[in-house]
Amino acid sequence: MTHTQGEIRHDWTAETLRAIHDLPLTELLFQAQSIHRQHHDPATVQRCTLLSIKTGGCPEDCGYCPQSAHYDTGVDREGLLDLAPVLEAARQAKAEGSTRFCMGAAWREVRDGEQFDRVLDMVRGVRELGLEACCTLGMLTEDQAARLGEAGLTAYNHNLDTSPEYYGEIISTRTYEDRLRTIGHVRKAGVTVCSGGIIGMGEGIGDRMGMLAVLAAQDPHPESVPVNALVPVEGTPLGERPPVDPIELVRMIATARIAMPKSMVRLSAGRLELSDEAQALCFMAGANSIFAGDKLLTTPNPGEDRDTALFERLGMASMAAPV
Ligand code: SAM
Ligand code: DTB
Ligand code: SF4
Repeated sequence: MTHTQGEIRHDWTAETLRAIHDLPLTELLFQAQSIHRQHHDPATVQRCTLLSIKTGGCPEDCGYCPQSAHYDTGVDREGLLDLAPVLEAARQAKAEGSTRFCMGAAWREVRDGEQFDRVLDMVRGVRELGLEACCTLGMLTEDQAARLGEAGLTAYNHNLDTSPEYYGEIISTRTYEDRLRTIGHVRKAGVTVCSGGIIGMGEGIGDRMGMLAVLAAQDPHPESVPVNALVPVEGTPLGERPPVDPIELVRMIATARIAMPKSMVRLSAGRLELSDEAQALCFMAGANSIFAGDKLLTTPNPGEDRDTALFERLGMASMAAPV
């Protein structure tokens, strides 16, 4: 069976996706690239900049996360940033070629009050700069999602992280259903959905495919799908995991691209460990967005100089700012 038609489907099963994932790499890349070209410019990659607006001390126990209060990782706990430094960081991100500014908070969930109001001001300020604004703040109620939408939020990031079956091995303080509920609230508020996961946590390929099947069952598909390679952080339960095989990352990205042809597939955490050649294969496989800047939320990321050199070496362009 060939999937080069790239029709939008919501009935992908983990098994069908597995068959695609396991194709000879050349065949997989050809199919992914053919679909990619139907919906995207193959020479352009979006740069997004992350900023941790509230770092550390999170009550959740996500086994990969340096910001969980359950683990001793050396990440200092800090309060919510003020508006001015956030907008300054957004201005700098724009100057460095990013078109999306993503603000992350180490919260289990949003609470109404002064802090949430401040985040709404941040969203308004980022949008006024002509950037897409994304937030990732933990669980949201329907009302909170609507207020973010009214403030002009472009996207909300809430990852499924892994398959429903493997999820409990990694996180015990909230359920898969909790995650899907928040995503539903985001969708209902008219804010675009950014949802993906992490590979390299000890899950099987079947779990990766299971997660893609759940994402692709959403109608519409999440507009953006971050694929993270675990950044093992000392002190977390996953701190000793071996590095992800770059070819497995390429296969995951290609399968995500085939399952969700129109979505932005973001090559997210873990780029520091990848060679230029491996990143080139990820772009070939259909990744068309990256996190730019020398820091993700708390861990390092290739800085602007390295990415500019990468784009130059590959002859790729950064996506232009939205008008
Ligand atoms: N607290 C909010 C939440 O969990 O929804 C937002 C911030 S949280 C850090 C955002 C995402 O970052 C997580 O869902 C996870 O997929 C990713 N992440 C966190 N730590 C990571 C790590 N060490 N390696 C790769 N991805 C990671
Ligand atoms: C996503 O999927 N990856 C980003 C963003 N969404 C918020 C976060 C990666 C975090 C990596 C670990 C850290 O820097 O703390
Ligand atoms: Fe908290 Fe988010 Fe980290 Fe989980 S991933 S511990 S919710 S900051």
